[in-house]
Amino acid sequence: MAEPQHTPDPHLDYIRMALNLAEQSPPKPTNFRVGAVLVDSASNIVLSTGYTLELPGNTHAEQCCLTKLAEDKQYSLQSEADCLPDGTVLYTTMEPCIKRLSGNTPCVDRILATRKGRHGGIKTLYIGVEEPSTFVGENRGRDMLEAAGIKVVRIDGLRLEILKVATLGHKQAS
Ligand code: HJL
Ligand code: ZN
Repeated sequence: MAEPQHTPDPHLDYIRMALNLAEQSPPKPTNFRVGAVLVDSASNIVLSTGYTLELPGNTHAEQCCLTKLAEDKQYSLQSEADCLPDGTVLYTTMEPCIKRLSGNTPCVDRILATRKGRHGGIKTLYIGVEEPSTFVGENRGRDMLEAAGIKVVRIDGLRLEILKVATLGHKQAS
């Protein structure tokens, strides 16, 4: 008799992978703990992964993902902006930022910069949750990316877990 059909959701699996990465991020009261995975959708190869504060400095998950890929000799890339095979998609537990309290370059700008490289750059994003208003009020990252022609899809199913991991270092309301 045939095995019961398992119907995996590959998008949810990649968001779960990103969530596992987010769990490696050191808790900090002034940011969210986020995880991100870059995938070549043509081959389903994971090109790079990242989590908040993985690389030295005040680094974001999406930023770490892109920087690590740019540094990976296998792809002989010139820069973050030059690095992505056509069909590259980004999975991130949280919508990319458009503003950072620290004043560092927002991840939306970094993602848009990938479109100026030799290849088409990132054209599709899958996010787990929109950014809560805790730090910068309404974050219009999704709107900005969509306005630039990038498809943004929210993958539901892990919302509570993602927010729990993201806010672990925050002061609990008393
Ligand atoms: C996303 C991350 C991360 C955030 N968002 N998408 N990926 N940490 O890795 C968004 C939040 C900023 C604060 C503080 N968090 O992180 O708005 O200190 O963390 O530059 O605005 O800014 P800094
Ligand atoms: Zn960011």
